[in-house]
Amino acid sequence: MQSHNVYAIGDVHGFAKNLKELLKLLPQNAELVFLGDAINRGPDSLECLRIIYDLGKRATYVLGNHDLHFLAVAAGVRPLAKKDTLSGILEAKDADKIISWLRKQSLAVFKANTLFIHAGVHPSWTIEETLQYANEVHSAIQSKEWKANLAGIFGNTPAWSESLTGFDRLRAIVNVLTRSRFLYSDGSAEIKSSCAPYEAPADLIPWFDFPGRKTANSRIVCGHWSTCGLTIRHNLITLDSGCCWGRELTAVRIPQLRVWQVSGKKD
Ligand SMILES: [Mn+2]
Repeated sequence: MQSHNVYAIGDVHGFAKNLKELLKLLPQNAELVFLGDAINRGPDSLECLRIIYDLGKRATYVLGNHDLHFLAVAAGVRPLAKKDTLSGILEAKDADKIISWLRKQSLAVFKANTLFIHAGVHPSWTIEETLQYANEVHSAIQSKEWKANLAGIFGNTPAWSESLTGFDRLRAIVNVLTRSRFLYSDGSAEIKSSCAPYEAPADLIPWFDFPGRKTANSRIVCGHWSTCGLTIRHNLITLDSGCCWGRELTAVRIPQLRVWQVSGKKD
């Protein structure tokens, strides 16, 4: 039986030239999954989103923290930060079309027997729960109240608990799916460190190494953690290889593993 391959692409962060170079290397009918944060930091956020939008049904996009920040800025509920390079999208003629397309994207996707997320999953979540929780946020962003909902999903607390409701719940889900890196041994998130796993203090555990993680037997592909870089393990691929820091932009074929890279940044 022929395997159904999909091609996952890590955090592009506004580097359209590098994205175009990478896409040229892949089969022209390839089914693509972007792991979020295609925008911000780099010079061509608008072009990156247009390229992905124009791929139509060939491309699936999973929302990252920079995407949610951008949507909140577009909704007028969050200010642009000094380092943001997002104003080009906001000023574009097709801004409304791009914003409404971005609002339709999910925070977790399951295909090719693989879970795709931007950052991480909570150790207590199953695949089904992860998809269900992601869908709760998706519905809030799709709703008529999307602007007010986006205003409520930013902040470092509370930690995830199944009993949470309202914005506390959405915020906890967003933080797990789009910002996860390290956990303490009690399972609570450490939110300050963005160093590589091997550089971290001994009391910090990468989310994917947390003992008893319920998704440990499922294949997960994520981005977000640029200092972690390209990691390929049984059932885990981390794909943000630091394009925006002058390292690489990476695509991985799944499940028949193969890796493509182009060098990052340049302008
Ligand atoms: Mn990110």
